[in-house]
Amino acid sequence: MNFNTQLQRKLFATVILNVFIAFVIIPFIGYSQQSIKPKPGRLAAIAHFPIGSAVGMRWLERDSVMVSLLKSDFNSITAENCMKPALIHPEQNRFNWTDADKLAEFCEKYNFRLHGHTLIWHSQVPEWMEKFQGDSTAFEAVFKDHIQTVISRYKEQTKSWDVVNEAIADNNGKWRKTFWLERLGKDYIARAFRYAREAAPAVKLFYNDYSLESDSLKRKLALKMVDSFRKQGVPIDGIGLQMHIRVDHPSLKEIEETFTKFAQTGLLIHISELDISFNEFKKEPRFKAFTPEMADRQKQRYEDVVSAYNRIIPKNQQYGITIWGFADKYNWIRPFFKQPDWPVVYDDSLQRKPAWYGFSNGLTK
Ligand code: 9MR
Repeated sequence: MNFNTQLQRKLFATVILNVFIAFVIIPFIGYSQQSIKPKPGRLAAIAHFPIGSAVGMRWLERDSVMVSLLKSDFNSITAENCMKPALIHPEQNRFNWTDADKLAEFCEKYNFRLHGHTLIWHSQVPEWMEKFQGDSTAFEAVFKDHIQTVISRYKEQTKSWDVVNEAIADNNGKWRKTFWLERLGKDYIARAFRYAREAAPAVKLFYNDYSLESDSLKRKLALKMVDSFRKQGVPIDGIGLQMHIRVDHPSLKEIEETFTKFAQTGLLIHISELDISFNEFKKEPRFKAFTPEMADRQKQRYEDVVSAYNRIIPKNQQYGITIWGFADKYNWIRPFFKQPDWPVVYDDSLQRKPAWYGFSNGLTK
């Protein structure tokens, strides 16, 4: 190319510069902006079963990055708090549907499966319910009315519910001594399931508990309960293994045995509240900062648990794996126990941790 004048040279240089800006610089800026968005390979797209998260209203309405990660990685939601008795039924003659309605609408709009949590629990109960003065017939009516009113309101939107939560005591294989047990007798659990089925026949009904993978006495009683429900025709569809576990406890062997035993019930099996922490609850924390070695250990543990579920639970019983709040920033452990920990798959800056990759590897093993 011949440039006869200095003006022609200048013009040519300007054209080249503009082309460079238009085709190289601008797309590059676009790319780097995109790179803060979730990268491809959503967990829910890799999995053969639903992948869930507990969702708290405190971030659902305020943290758009969390919401975009929720939409990109997950396809099932458990109500973290807003459907619990204390929040949804604050006074005997008043239900507060506001947040639960919002969550149900969100799930409908963005096509998430909604898992209700929880109808009957000894914790997060309104004072009026716990201190109710009437006789046992009147208390039975309160119990039945609560279950049926809440489950039937969302019977189109919730595919499933934790009907009874944590009714077994720790380390003694007995029923937990709660005001429900004391006032309604041990068959209250069976009656809760019957009332729930009566009000919402198409909704899948779960019993949900923690430490079933580490407390053999608790596990034994839960299995015995399922067996006796079957004999009595009590309508139960699934078991929620919460699995708030640690990187070093319990052993993978015990987890695998737990999966095998519960799979033998033929019920749906939901890992319903998964998180994998480092420090023991309510003890002086051994781990004060999150190191790359800890991240690798946690990655392996997520991979082991997810792949064990994938392999051991028959496909038609895999109700899915729910992480209890998928970012360390919002997980319950730090605020609840007031101690450091890093239990889930996104970090405090909402970036994927090695644990995310462990989880996703487990889905294909
Ligand atoms: O994540 C929930 C947290 O925000 C509440 O403060 C806490 C109150 O007990 O409950 C947490 O969720 C629990 C769930 O409902 C039942 N299994 C144990 C969960 C962690 O505590």
